[in-house]
Amino acid sequence: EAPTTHTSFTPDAASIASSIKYHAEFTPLFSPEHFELPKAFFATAQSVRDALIINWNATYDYHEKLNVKQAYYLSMEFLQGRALLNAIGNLELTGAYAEALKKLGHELENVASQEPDAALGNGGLGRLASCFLDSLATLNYPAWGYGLRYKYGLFKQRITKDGQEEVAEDWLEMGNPWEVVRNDVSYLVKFYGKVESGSDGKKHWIGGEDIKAVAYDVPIPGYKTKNTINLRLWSTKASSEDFDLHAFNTGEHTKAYEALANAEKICYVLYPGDESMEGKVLRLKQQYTLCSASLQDIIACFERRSGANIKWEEFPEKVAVQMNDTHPTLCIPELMRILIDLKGLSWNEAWNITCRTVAYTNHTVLPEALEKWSLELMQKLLPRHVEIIEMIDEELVDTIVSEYGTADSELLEKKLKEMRILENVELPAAFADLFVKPEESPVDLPSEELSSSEKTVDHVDEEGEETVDPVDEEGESEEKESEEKTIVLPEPVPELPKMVRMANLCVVGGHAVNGVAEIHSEIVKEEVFNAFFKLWPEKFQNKTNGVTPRRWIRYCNPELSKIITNWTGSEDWVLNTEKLAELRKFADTDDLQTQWRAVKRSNKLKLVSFLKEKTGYSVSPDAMFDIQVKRIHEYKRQLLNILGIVYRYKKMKEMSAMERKAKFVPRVCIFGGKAFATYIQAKRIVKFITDVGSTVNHDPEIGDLLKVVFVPDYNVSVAELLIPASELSQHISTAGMEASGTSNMKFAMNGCILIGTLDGANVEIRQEVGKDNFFLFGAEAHEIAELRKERAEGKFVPDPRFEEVKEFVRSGVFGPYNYEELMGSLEGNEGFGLADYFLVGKDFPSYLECQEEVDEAYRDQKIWTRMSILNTAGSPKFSSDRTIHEYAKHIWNIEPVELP
Ligand code: DL6
Repeated sequence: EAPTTHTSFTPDAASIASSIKYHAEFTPLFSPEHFELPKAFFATAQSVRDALIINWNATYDYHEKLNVKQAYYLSMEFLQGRALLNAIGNLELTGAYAEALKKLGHELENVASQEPDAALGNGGLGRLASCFLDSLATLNYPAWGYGLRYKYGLFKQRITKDGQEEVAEDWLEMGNPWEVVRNDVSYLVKFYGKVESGSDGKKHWIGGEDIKAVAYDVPIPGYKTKNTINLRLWSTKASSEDFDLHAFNTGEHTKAYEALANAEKICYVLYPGDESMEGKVLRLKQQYTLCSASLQDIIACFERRSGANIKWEEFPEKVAVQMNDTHPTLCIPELMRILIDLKGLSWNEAWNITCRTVAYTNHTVLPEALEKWSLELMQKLLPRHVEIIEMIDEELVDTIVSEYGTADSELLEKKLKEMRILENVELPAAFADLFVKPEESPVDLPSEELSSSEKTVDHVDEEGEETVDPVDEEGESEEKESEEKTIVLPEPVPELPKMVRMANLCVVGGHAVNGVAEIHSEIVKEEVFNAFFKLWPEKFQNKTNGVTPRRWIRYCNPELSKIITNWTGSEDWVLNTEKLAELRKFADTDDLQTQWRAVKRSNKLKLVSFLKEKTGYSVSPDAMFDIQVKRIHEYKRQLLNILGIVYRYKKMKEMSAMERKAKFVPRVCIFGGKAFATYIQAKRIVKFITDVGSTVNHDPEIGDLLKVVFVPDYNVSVAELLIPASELSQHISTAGMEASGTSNMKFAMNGCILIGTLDGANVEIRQEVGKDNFFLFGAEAHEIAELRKERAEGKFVPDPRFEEVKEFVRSGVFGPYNYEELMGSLEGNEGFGLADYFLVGKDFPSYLECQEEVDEAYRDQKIWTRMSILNTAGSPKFSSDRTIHEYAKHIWNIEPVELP
């Protein structure tokens, strides 16, 4: 065994400065003469990476030596944001780095701001994965993250006069100083081809197209621990044999390059549009690349650690695979394939191992977000996996039939329809006779030309079958008997697309299924997967989300952190958020209140400059900062917020200057978030918000009483600025639709008061911070179905304020843009789909009334500050450390391992 030579030391400012200088000199990315900010950032990051690699290697070796059980978090998204301040903070080197950079002529803050955000994610799901990595490392768990190294992350959002514009986010343009390319770690990933049964009785997936997935490792440091885990991101390349040298030499350069381009494009962009068939293929290739490369890697590690004595049945005692939503579902058939086809296990052995290894987290109840893939497409791309999925489906059918029996065929049919993995696919051959009743003979469908539902039937024959009168060329039927009659034949049923339901596969193949907040996990059990819950209640769990208090308090809000440390007596709260509760007893103490307000104001001032720089708008730090930042989606109801603002504006305009000053608290209403590029309605909402802003912000009568600002390109770094400066934040989804939300937790931790519905984690936040410190409004989840029904039946009587606000918008105050599609969607006008599906109209009055209570509370700054302190004090539960301990204990069965 090679000796381990990891060194560990705490560097001082002088040694850090020389390490930075060394990297500045020997990383020839920037001009050697100048040590300007971009170069300073890169060299600083590389010097930090050196420190991380020492710990990374030590962690790796130790886990390898102990051969402990390890968790693997597979996610198509990791929304890491910036890494520098987080890394030096976790290493407890912030002071030393600041000093070193000062010696070299730079401020740490300016250097850190050079770092582009690693935006390999879309929203909450990706950011959750990143918070989990921080907690896993901090709590000394043996765990790795696996994802894809997209060349372009989530698009950059520009706000133009037409609304949102998407621009490619080239986050790797200057290189990524944190990653280590591992050319020694790569795997072949196959697509297409065919399956053959070999003479050995085994299945062989042959032919097709092989690409190579190469590992890029990103070290993830824990806070105040040496434990440094790995985020392994796969990048795709063509295998070298695929470069057609002959074609290239004969001048067919494009042809020669084709295989390379095909392979590389898999990791080009996060969420390539999937409207086209090419887009769908690409996305499925991405998902399979993640699953296949990661599992090959995990298995290689298991084999290496097992040495000569591989016991496959022990695999689940060494490996836990968590599928972050359905995107990595292909892990299930891929693990089966490897175990059966490559390792020679039987179906039953492989199935037992697979089920005990993988677990699934559901992050949404939106039916359109529960992934389905075309069976045909999957069959072409992954023929062997489809065979395996068909077999799993067949076994599921068998289970369902045994569970429900055949006596009540209607019930059985319903269950099969609901639970099968394959949708619109005939029953497997063994069950083909299940629903054929011998006494019933099927009605022959008429020939293709006779597709109308009204057919003339000649007569009913002895067996009771109807025979159709042939139609002559003029379309007249031949001579008819007087007894002929017209009956209605069923329309030929158009063939429905055959689909693979990924969520069902996850539930069947995973040993645990969890939702991400209490209310969401209940909906998962009672609605989304109710049939499965009845079958396997023991699989279902709740794991309320959490966020890392390091990034989301300690580093993004250093001034507040100081106060918390002073008043709780130590910095222990960063690791043990329970300590935050100690602030409760000081909530009314004048000293704390004064300091608390001073910090908020200082954070607001930083945001004022940022808003000026990014949007040109000047806003007053004396106004209440009211923020809604999240993906733009109809269910998140940014439309409710902006219509509330419009109503407020209208009322202000109807009053005298004195009256409006007396009635309204000055507010800066801030929005941020990206609309998916093809989500037209969401893009209209962005346009509407910016138009309202242009009108209101330039209205001299209104001045500082109301400002509406859309912050372009919302991302992790922007959130780190906005959240500490927030006073009110909006989490106002239609009840039952937001799985959890995680920004709600970040806001509460930073002493922001929430206005929200009883949805997702809001429910638990309200419980924890106290109902007097949360502004609640709106219909509850259990009422929604009935309300929608009433709405659709035209029984809804809108509040006059709702009618008034829509009319105001339609009057053209906010410019020439046609808001009809937006307003129409709230009414269910023809062509606008379901009537106000997200119940904006229903909740509008209670929302307005609740906002009046907000104004009232804000007027008394003592009351407001108390509420603010109690929000921070009530947020211990929402640390991702708590969430990770729960996953570790109840799903993964892993233990912390402290490095010696
Ligand atoms: O669990 C993380 C995060 C939740 O906090 C959000 O409530 C939820 O919307 C999000 N889910 C997704 C999945 N797709 N969709 N829609 O991003 O997960």
